[in-house]
Amino acid sequence: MNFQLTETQEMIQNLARDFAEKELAPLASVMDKSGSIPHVIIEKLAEIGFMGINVPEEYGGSGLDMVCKALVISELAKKCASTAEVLSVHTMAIDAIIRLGTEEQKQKYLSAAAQGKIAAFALTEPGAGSDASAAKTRAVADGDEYVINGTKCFISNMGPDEGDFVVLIALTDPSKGTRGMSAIIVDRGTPGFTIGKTEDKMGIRAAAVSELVFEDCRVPQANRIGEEGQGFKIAMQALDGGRVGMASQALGIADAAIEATVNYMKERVQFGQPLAKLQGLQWYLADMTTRTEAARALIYEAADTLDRHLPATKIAAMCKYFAAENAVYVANKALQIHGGYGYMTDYPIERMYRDARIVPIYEGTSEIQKNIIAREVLK
Ligand code: COS
Repeated sequence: MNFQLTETQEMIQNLARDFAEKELAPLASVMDKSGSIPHVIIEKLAEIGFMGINVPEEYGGSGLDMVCKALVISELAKKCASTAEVLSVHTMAIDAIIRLGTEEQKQKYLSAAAQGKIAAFALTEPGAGSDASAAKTRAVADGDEYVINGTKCFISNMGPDEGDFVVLIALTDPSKGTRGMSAIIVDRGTPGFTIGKTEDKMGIRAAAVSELVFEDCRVPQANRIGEEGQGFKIAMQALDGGRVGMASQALGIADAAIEATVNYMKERVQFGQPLAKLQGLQWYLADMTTRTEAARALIYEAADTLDRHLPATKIAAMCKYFAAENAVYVANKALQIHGGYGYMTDYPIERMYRDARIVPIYEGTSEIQKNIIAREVLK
């Protein structure tokens, strides 16, 4: 396999790196503390084509591949993991519309998404986390509409001021279990759809995560993506891509933590020499770097597999599992090497440590990824 990036991929990576340096780095700490991303950042992401990175050009998007998306997410995550998460979830949610949406849905939602309207994906419920099949939210057909009732929780990209539409997974036929679920687009502001509790989180604090409440919420059946009963599969397929996005976020955090650690080790003098001269710490750095390069290789392979439309469930789970655990490992070691300074908010390491901790949890815990990998291996 050739891991050489194409000219376009390299150009997009550089564009994302410059954007993150110029627009995110100066604000990352402020956004973390304030718990929100200024809308102007989303507007700028739309202006340079990243909000529509996976949207076909005919709908106003950039029409770029999964490798480009992974590169952009990891470059953004180097400076602000919250912004990277917003883009990862947004592109995952619209992926379902790109693959299976009707022409009307594509015209309406894909062009809006490319222009900066934020998409969310709602699968998780209070009683359905790792066991996504236990979701209870109901969508009952009534004429040419669905009447939706239920509560979704921990939904990224939805907050008091954030989020424009959501791809919702709801039961249209409870007797059929996962084969009775459907994917339905619900616009913010639809009567009966309200934003409930917005979560106060340990990390990725600037990215909104909220509860969504549906009470007799009426949505046209024309908003259903694909056929009735396809919702669970649509969710699982979207998650295959989403997991590569989150792995890329984890990679960006690990890259940034290593860069900060290298700088710190060269500057910080103890026992009459820079930390960089201490073999024990060099060995930490060697482990951090080796594992991170392995994560990068898995991510590139997963992204390339998706781009070639080959079965990607196993490699996507592998890259998510490995990159997520690696980000936590690297951020933890980076903080240890920074010592007391690393624990203080003057240095970005404590934020990276908090930001990294969610990645082995969301979009499928590491334990779920291992179940998926083992199941695929045993097939
Ligand atoms: N791509 C396409 N189809 C898939 C799939 C995938 N990656 N994974 C599962 N499916 C299909 C199966 O083929 C099966 O289809 P049939 O009914 O036609 O046989 C159906 O979906 C049900 O799959 P399965 O029996 O494997 O479902 P389980 O209840 O065992 O759940 C796990 C599977 C645990 C993998 C799933 O619930 C999961 O990913 N949980 C984590 C949820 C998560 O990541 N949440 C994060 C928040 S969502 S943004």
